[in-house]
Amino acid sequence: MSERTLVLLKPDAVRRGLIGEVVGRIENKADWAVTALELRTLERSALEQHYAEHVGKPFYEPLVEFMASGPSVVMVVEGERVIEGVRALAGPTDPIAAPPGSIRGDFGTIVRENLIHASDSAESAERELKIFFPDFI
Ligand code: IDP
Ligand code: MG
Repeated sequence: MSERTLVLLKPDAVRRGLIGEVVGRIENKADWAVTALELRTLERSALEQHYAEHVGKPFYEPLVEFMASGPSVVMVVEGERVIEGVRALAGPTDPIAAPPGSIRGDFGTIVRENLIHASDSAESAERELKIFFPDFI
């Protein structure tokens, strides 16, 4: 079933010049399309909404600070089972535990600086797309 998901290439990915590499992996999947894309330094207020489920955890403050530390790429990706699919391309949260071949497994070492965010369910996708693309239909 065709779906939409929110993908963020985090500031570490942009700083390290990995935009093309990561967007390329997403574009290479059959029947997926990038339907919105912008380089944008994320506002703290948007990040607080986005990461609301993590408020109070020890990693929350440094995470928000890192995410606001430079430009991210914010994207909408559409296609067949794209929510589950981008999560699979990204790999598990901890890049050291993430398998080689996944984006986090191939490029990351630090849990916080794990290159990419992708919505984890249809409900999350709907909620997160509204935060970053309020006018997107
Ligand atoms: P996810 O991005 O794989 O869905 P979440 O558990 O939702 O992972 O955590 C959101 C983000 O918070 C992670 O992608 C990572 O950047 C950061 N994070 C999660 N757990 C830790 C931690 O234990 N230490 C530092 N940062 C963390
Ligand atoms: Mg998550």
